[in-house]
Amino acid sequence: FIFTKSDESKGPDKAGVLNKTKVAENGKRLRKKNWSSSWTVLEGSILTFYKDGKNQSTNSMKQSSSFSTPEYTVELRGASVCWAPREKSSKKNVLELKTRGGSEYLVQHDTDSIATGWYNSILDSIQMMSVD
Ligand code: I3S
Repeated sequence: FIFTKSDESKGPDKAGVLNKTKVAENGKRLRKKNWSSSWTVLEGSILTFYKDGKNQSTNSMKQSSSFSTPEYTVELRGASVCWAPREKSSKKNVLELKTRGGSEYLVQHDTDSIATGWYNSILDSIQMMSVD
């Protein structure tokens, strides 16, 4: 996986490992959370959660290729982000991300500064896209 920043990409770019779980899809609440860590990339208006290599096949070729397979690709245009209310999760530093398409994700990191950095970057991206 090679992270390249294209000249056309606007807005803040960020990458790192986060915990995430999808909680709703197309306006429908999912029954169960499924927290897993993901290599996460913000590029322009797109937030991509890549599949966790550790949970994939032990075959190393498969593993390296599956790591670069997006698990969720989130369009931030028209989305909203906030710090999740306490009842949404017992974890600390949980962000609640709602897309225009009615999908919802919880995104989390134990380190306050890292979680806040993602909050700010996602918010920046959402606000930048709404100006276009
Ligand atoms: O909203 P819930 O049901 O308390 O979410 C927890 C479950 O998803 C749990 O999975 P199991 O039901 O398989 O035990 C997870 O392990 C927990 O992490 C979830 O709660 P938190 O508060 O961590 O989001």
